[in-house]
Amino acid sequence: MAIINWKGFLVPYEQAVDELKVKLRSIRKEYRKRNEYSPIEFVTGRVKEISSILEKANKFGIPVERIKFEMEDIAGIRVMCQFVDDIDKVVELLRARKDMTILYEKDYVRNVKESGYRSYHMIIKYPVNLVEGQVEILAEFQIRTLAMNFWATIEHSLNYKYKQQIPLELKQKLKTAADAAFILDEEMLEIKDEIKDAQKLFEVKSGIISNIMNSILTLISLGKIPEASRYEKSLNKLIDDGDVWELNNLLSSIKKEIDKYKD
Ligand code: 0O2
Ligand code: 0O2
Repeated sequence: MAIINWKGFLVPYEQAVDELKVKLRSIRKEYRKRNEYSPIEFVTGRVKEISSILEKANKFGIPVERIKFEMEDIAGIRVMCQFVDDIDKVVELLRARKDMTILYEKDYVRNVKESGYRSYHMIIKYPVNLVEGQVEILAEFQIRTLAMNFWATIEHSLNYKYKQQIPLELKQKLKTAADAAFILDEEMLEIKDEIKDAQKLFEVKSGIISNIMNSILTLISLGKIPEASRYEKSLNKLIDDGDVWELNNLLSSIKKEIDKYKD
């Protein structure tokens, strides 16, 4: 049987996970910079533990020297979305990329697994540039909503605890919980526009508030302490119930005040 230098073997996988996390988080950043809603809420990633690689190889009868060709999830990236229809958007974004090749996809969102597991999986081939040249590795994307992630995380830890032998009663409870997560996703989708509006409003307001706070700091640095504290009081009054119009008015008057003291 071949002996593997695990440290060296895992290097390209570690690099791939690091790169893919940065790339997917950048998609979110790009949307945010354009002040648009991002279908990506957050991204995590991991390289499979050596013990889990060996366990899985054993389960599927994969010889050690075939692991890199046959085990698809040594590098795993998880993309969390707020709403079910964001999953399709993320899938489209990934399909359009030129820096990876999609080998195949598994839609466990529409084809729920027996366990109740839902997620969209994409298996990709990804080139990694190392000192000694380029190597291609396999990686797995799991794209899911926050509710799907919550369920899968709990179920995964129970499977770990019970060594894949979850008692029947607990299994049934998990199925009920999976149904509840499904309903939650459906209901959230129905009020998606309302939620997005609220989040947008929150972002707009916090943007103006942080501008006002920076302007108050500018007044303080100009030595205009009484003016700064007057504006601070006005801000405190608006912080809970003030609307965007009132906050913008406060911002323009504080800016005018600052202009008075500029040379
Ligand atoms: P921010 O500003 O929090 O969004 P690393 O690669 O070292 O940055 P690592 O080791 O992959 O991060 O950590 P992990 O635990 O996988 O988390 C990665 C990112 O996902 C972190 O964001 C976490 O804040 C975020 N995250 C993890 N769980 C949740 C969650 O339940 N909800 C939300 N909204 N975010 C979560 P960043 O990249 O540090 O930046
Ligand atoms: P880990 O610890 O997350 O890495 P399988 O035949 O189900 O053993 P296969 O054929 O490799 O797995 O592909 P599949 O079904 O797409 O599963 C790949 C990964 O999806 C799993 O990796 C899990 O991360 C996740 N997954 C699949 N089914 C379930 C499930 O019922 N519950 C949970 N919580 N996760 C699931 P690993 O290697 O099993 O585990």
